[in-house]
Amino acid sequence: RAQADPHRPRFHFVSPAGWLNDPNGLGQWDGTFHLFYQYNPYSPVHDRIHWGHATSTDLVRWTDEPVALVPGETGPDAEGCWSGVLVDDGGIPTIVYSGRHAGRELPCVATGSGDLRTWTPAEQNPVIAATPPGVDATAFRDHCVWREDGRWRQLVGSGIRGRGGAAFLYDSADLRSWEYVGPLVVGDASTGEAGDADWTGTMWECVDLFRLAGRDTATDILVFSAWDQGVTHHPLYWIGAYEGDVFTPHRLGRLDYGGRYFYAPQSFQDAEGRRLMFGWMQEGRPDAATLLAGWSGVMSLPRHVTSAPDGTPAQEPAAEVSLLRREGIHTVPGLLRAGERRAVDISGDQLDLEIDVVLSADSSLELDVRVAGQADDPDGERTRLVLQRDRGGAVTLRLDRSRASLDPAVDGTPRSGEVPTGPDGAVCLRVIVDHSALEVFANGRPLTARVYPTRPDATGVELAAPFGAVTVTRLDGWHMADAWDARPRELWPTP
Ligand code: DQQ
Repeated sequence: RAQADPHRPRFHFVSPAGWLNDPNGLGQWDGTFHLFYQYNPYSPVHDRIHWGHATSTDLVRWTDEPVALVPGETGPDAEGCWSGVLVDDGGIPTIVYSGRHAGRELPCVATGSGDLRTWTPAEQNPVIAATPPGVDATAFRDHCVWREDGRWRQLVGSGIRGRGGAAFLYDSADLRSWEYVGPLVVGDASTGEAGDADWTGTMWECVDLFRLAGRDTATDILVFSAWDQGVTHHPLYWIGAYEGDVFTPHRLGRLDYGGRYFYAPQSFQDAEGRRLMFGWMQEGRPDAATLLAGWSGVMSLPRHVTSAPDGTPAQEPAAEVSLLRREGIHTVPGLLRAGERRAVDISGDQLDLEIDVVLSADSSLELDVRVAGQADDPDGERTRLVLQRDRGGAVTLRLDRSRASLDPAVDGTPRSGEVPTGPDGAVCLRVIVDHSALEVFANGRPLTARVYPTRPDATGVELAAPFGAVTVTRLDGWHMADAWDARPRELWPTP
C-alpha cells in the first residue's frame, strides 16, 4: 500500500511504515550518521512511541536499523519512549530520553552496544524523579545534553503555568544523578496569542541549545517548538548569549516559515564541524487519509545551519543532497515582463530547483510547481511560491496552496515570511519537491510544507512575473533519484 501512495516521498526519509515524528539521537559515530526518530511501527497514529533507527554514510541514503528503544511492559517508559538525544559517555553510546508513564514524562537513560543497535534502559530510570521543586510545570520532556567543564549539562523542555514555556537547566557528573540548576529561559505566553506566527506558547518542546560561529563573534541559539494544550504550533529560536548558567536572550525569530510543517527539530555537529539539523514534516491531510495510506510523517532533508551576518541562523540543504541529482536543465531565463508567464522545461514530482532572481522595487516572481492545467483552469492544480518586493525594498516569500490540490480536505492555508536581501533585491531561491514534501529556501530562510495534488499530471513547473519586471539570472533544475532501492520496506527491520 505504501508503494502505491503518490504522496509518499522518495528521497526524504520516511519510516518503513506506521507513524514517524521527531528526529532523535542525531549524531555521527565512526563516520556513520545515525538518525533515530519517534516511531509507532504498528499504525500511522501517535501511540506508544518507540525509537526507530536508520544509518547513513552520506546523510541522504539511509539503511533501516532495528528499532532501538521499545517501551517497557511496565516501568518508567511503559507508555512510550519520547524524544531525546544521543551522547558519547566516555565511549559508551548513551541515549537520554523521556519515558512516559501514567500520563507524564520523566528523563530516562539507555546505553547502547558499540554498533548502536542494542539498547538497555538504566536501572536508575527515571533519572530525574519529578519536575523541579516549587515549580508548577505545564509539562517536562525532551532533552538537550552536552559536556561543559568536565560535567554533564541538560536542558529539559517545560513551561511554568501562568507564565509561559521554559527550558530548565540541570547538572550531573554521570548522567544518572542530576541536580537542578534553575530555569535557563522562561517565555511570556501573554505576549501575543495562539494565532501569531511567533507566539512562544505555554510549553517548549524539543529544546536545542547550540553555538554558531559568526564572522567575528559567536552567537548562542536556543531552538524550541512552541506548544499549547496539545497543539504543535511552530519552531522558534532565541538568539542570545549563554554563560555561567545564564542565557541572555537578545532576540526571538521564526526558525521556519512553514511553522508546524518543520516541527521539533534537532541538530548536531558533525565531524567536519557543521551544524546539521533535521525536523519533522507533519501531515497536512486528514487522519482518515493517513490511516488508509498506512504511514505518516516525513523527515526533512538534512540542513546545514550557519550564522548569517546579522547573527540569525541561515539554513540550506546539506551539500550531500546534490548527490541525488540526476539529469537536469541549466537555463538563463532573463527578463520577465510584468504579466508574463512561462513554462519551465523540466517537470516531475521529484525535483531540485535553484533560481537566482533580481527583484526590482515593487515587483514579484511567481514559481509554480506541481502544475496541472492552465493558470485559470478551475480543474487545474498548482502550488504557488511568490517572492515579492515592496516599494520600500522589503522582500516576502509566500506559499499559496489555495489551488495546490483539488482535494478540499487537505490543508491549504498560506504561509509567508520575510527574506533578507541586499539593496539590489537579489534572491537565491531553492525549491525541493518530493511528492507531498516541499522545502523552500530563500536567501537562507526556509519554508517547509506538505502538498497533496490529486492529478497524476500535476508535474509542471512555471515561472511568472505577476507585476513588475524581474530578471531571472539563472534557473537550474534536476530530477532527483529515489533514495530507496526496494519498497515497501519491512515493518520490523532486522539487522
Ligand atoms: N513529540 C514527542 C515529545 C515531544 C513531541 C513525543 C514534539 O517528546 O515533546 O512523540 O513533537
